[in-house]
Amino acid sequence: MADKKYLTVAIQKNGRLNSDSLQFLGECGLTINFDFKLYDRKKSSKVELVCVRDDDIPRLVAEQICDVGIVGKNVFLERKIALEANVATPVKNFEIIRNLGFGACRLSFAVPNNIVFEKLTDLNGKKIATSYPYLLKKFLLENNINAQIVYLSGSVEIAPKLKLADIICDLVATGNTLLQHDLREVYCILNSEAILFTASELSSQKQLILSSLVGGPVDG
Ligand code: PRT
Ligand code: ZN
Repeated sequence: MADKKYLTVAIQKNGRLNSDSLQFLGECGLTINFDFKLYDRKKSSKVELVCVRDDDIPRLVAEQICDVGIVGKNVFLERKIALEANVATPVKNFEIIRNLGFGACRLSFAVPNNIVFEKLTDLNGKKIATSYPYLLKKFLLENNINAQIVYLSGSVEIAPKLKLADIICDLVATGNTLLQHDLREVYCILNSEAILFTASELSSQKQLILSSLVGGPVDG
């Protein structure tokens, strides 16, 4: 369980969000220490840093091993749906505290250049490769589309060439990866950026530390 005195913050250890997450904490007035404990100058904000793979952060926060976490909204929503659907220990109180304004990307459908795509119903009967099966399933259900989901943990853009899928649903930032694989983006289902989130009713002591860090109202 998270330490009582310290607000425990889980961030990505390596990868795209690591340096911006550290920069965000720096801009909150914290300096990183050798022991991964962060302090402001007055030592009133006690924060402990946990650096892990982004995929593990929602579970660490859900299980209250960490108090708050920083991940992409894409990872947050995917794991939120998965954890809420867990019959044994459903997690109900995942909550976005703040959008952080970095790590922008979108989760979009992309099709091979030789495939016609005019409307969402063109997805019916197709095989769609993704690393985000929960988000995709939710979208397909909400839009009454009957398609097959093919899960891949990475390199989703290669799926059409390998005949694993007709279409992909993957993260896009500049669009260069799609171009390199003769794919074109046709429909965005989620605009994402890094977010700060929690899953617990924080103690008043930790609430104080958190608001001294980020201040202001919750974004939602
Ligand atoms: O090791 P760990 O599991 O922690 O990291 P990871 O490899 O799972 O994640 P990482 O570091 O690649 O991304 C972390 C987060 O950054 C994602 O969850 C997103 O919220 C955000 N982000 C922002 C992106 C991108 N931009 C992005 N472009 N995540 C991935 N991509 C990939 C995308 O999957 C595709 O392969 O980049 C490619 C597309 O980029 P463009 O610029 O060619 O369109
Ligand atoms: Zn990851």
